[in-house]
Amino acid sequence: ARLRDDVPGAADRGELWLAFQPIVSMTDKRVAGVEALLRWRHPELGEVPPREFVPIAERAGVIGALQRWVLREATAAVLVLPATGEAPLRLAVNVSAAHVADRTLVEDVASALRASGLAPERLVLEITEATVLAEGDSVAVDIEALRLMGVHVALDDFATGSSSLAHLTRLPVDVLKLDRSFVSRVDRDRQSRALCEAVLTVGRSLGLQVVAEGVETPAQLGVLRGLGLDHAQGFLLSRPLPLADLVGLLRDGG
Ligand code: G
Ligand code: G
Ligand code: MN
Ligand code: NA
Repeated sequence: ARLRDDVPGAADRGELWLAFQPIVSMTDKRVAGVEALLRWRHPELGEVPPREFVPIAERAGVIGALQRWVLREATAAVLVLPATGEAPLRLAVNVSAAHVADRTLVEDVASALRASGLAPERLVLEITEATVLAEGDSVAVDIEALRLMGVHVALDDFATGSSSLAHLTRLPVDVLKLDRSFVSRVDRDRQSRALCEAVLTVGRSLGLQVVAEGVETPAQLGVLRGLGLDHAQGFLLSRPLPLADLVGLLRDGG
């Protein structure tokens, strides 16, 4: 019960931090954006993974406060990053289902953008298919409102849900994040390759950007590039980095 007791005050005690993982463009090999990944350095337990504490924060009813911290920190951080090309770096932030359910997401995003001065077009909110399934109409309404503000929306863990393609006809998203479970086998089994190919084809025909997640080997990247992938993310390109290390990487040529 320690995490449950400690998670509400973690932000105020300065125990949260953000790692940023580069998203690389296949056309010019430059870093086109970063995904912010929440980290909790617990004073006694050390680094606690978000997979463990995000669900606890959701159940404790404090996920809104956590996500507001993430939005505020991440939007401010991306403004200090050196440019890597013509287009300004994009910032991807993960959305929690409970934050959608409590109906404060749109307001919290708007206020983070106001406070930081980040252009809405530079922000991409990553919403999982699981959230879409669980929250249904609220998600559609929120996505509509966010897109009216100019914010982009990505469907995270894409192709793992039960009705992936049907969602696309109802949800006006901008980006598909091809789940790492398929990426990890794309060079080794025919089913994974076919699925990746199908997602890239759908993305292309709907005018959506496709980002492959969890690219770990040159062989995986090679197959995906052959299938027309535009953006990739994964340990092969870069691990999630503390802000200072990311600045260093971008200075050295991004
Ligand atoms: O790198 P990693 O182990 O951090 O991420 C594990 C999971 O935690 C991923 O599913 C990711 O989407 C989620 N996650 C990372 N950062 C955040 C965040 O800021 N908010 C929410 N709700 N989930 C996050
Ligand atoms: O669900 P989401 O896509 O937001 O999760 C991102 C998670 O994936 C983070 O935990 C991040 O650390 C992790 N991750 C990023 N790149 C790789 C990779 O190449 N391999 C593996 N195994 N995990 C990765
Ligand atoms: Mn994500
Ligand atoms: Na994912």
